[in-house]
Amino acid sequence: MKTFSKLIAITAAAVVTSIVGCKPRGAQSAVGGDAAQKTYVAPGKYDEFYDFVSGGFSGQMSVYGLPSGRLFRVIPVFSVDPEKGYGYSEETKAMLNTSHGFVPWDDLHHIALSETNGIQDGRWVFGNGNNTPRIARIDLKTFRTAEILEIPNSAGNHSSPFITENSEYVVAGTRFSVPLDNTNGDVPINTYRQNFKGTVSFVHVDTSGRMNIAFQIQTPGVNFDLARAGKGKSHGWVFFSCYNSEQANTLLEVNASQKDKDFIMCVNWKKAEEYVKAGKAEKRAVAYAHNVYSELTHSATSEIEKEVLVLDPKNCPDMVYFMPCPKSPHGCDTDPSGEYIVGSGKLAAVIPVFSFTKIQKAITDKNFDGDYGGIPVLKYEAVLYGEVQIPGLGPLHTEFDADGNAYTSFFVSSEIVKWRLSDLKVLDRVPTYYSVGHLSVPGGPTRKPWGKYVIAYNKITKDRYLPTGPELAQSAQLYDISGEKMKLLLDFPTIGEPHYAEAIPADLIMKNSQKIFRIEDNQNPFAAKGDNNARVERKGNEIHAYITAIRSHFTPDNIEGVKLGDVVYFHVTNLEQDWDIPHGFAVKGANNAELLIMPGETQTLAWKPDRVGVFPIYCTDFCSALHQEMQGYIRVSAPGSNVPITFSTGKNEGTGPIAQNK
Ligand code: RUQ
Ligand code: CUA
Repeated sequence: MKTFSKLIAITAAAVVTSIVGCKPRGAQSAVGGDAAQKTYVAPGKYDEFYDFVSGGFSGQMSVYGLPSGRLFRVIPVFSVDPEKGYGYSEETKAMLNTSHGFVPWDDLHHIALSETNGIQDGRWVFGNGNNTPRIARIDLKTFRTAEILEIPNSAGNHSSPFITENSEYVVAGTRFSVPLDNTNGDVPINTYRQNFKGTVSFVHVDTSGRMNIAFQIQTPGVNFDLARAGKGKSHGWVFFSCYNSEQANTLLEVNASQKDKDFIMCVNWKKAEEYVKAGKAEKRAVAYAHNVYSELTHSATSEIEKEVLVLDPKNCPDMVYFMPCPKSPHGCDTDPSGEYIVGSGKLAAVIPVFSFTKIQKAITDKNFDGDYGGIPVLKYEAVLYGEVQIPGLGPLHTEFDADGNAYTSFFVSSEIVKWRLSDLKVLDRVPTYYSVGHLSVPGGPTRKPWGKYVIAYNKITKDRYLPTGPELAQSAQLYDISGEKMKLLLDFPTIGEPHYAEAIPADLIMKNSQKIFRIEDNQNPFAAKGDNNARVERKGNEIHAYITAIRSHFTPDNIEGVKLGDVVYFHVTNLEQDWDIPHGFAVKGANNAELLIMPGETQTLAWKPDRVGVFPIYCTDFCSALHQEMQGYIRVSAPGSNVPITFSTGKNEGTGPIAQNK
């Protein structure tokens, strides 16, 4: 009894300290007392969610576990990755082809997980290339980039890739309006208002995942920023935020912040489909790359496509509307019911919430406030459901839980604010460390939020981690949202700049995760499906070495007869059929990366020797106890030499005395 009351006293004291002793800002003040327990995933146990996090200017996507914040994988997407040979092997180079040629880098901002009936289905995850406009699809069976589609008539693919509720489309709105590809681009920059146009693209995704640009919609020159598809009752619509309705072409910081309101553009894509069917779209000559990776040939092909269908809203009434939105809107998010569209004006003092029902009524009643570039502008008051008052400074993005609450990130005031959709009341706010950009609730952009957590993706981390020179880690922060009050649980650093992220219950993905590629299915033309197919052939000045790898040797491991001036293609087939047994391949002095070859797969490294000599090759991935023995040599002779092509493993051992001193 005594101990019990003592315990209560201690607990009470702890509660009091935690209330009065709470530092308003800085380090650990906001951490919940049971944080460690709530994020601890014991060794050998699995996390509850996969979290797919954009890598920003690293061009990659990374995969974390939640709630632990453990990093599982970096998926190479738009940037070359020497770790996996992505963009370096002959088979993967074509993935990074564009109409500008090979582009080995991009800026990946936004993540979209595929959906069925508005619920995450775990088939694919899409990401945007913000710089050289592209959309990538990653196959979640293999966690590899399966397809990259360039977007023509676009420059700065920021408003992308947002997905419709049955993955019918991923959309791509251009950030920079530009002279369109089929027009004369050599115009003075200050003719922006006359010559620059925006486009939004609707990229169709078929049941196999394959993408194609179904149509584009041409718009007046503005900057498109973000987008969300409608869902439920608003399925069939996509909402794009746009700024610079001033159509400024210089010092946008000032000149694009003049007007009190910019726009959210509402697109009725079902209507657009009808117009395309009715032949209202104009075929325009463009050039854009479409790159597809085949898991059968283990290689990518790149095609340049030549045509795109463009709809002009002027010829397509009732397809596009502008909705005024204060002030320089960034995020534009639809709630799980599809009734509410939340705009986040970077410079606005309120969060406007629009009603889909009211939008429909305003359209029927023609309740317009004139037009913008020929597109009707809906009256603000007519479409507004309400405004969240004094929410914070610099709202950027909003996500939702399943209980009618919204969570908005505030960059300037560095916080997440929880508010209620029904009455637009602010319920709670927590600080972020610091300057949160996107935030994400598992399932938060879908019809079925899984809830439990909100994760802040922060731009600045100042004093949060050990200093690492001029550049500090960027970071995510995990908050528990299962109670009324949000509670900070964990910080974890991220790879590159995290923009958006989406988390999904682990069981929707892990059950489909591929373990090996069947060697019988390998259709790579350079595969050697067994040691008896291993060989080395000369074709003019090309040497093709068909090499097999299995624990713990290469066949062949010694190659002679290469001459300076030859290009050597090492086609390495990993014969293993066991999970988690890749072999690596590297050669000394190659102006290239390694290869990392999965079980059953063939990959090719091109090497142009620059000198005469003997060069080691070796396996880079510790695959067995005798991994360090997994090595060989390649001999390069002078151009005119008559050394014949020979190759072998386990033969032709030297006969001299071993290490004798003479
Ligand atoms: S945008 S915060 Cu692409 Cu908000 Cu990153
Ligand atoms: Cu194969 Cu190490």
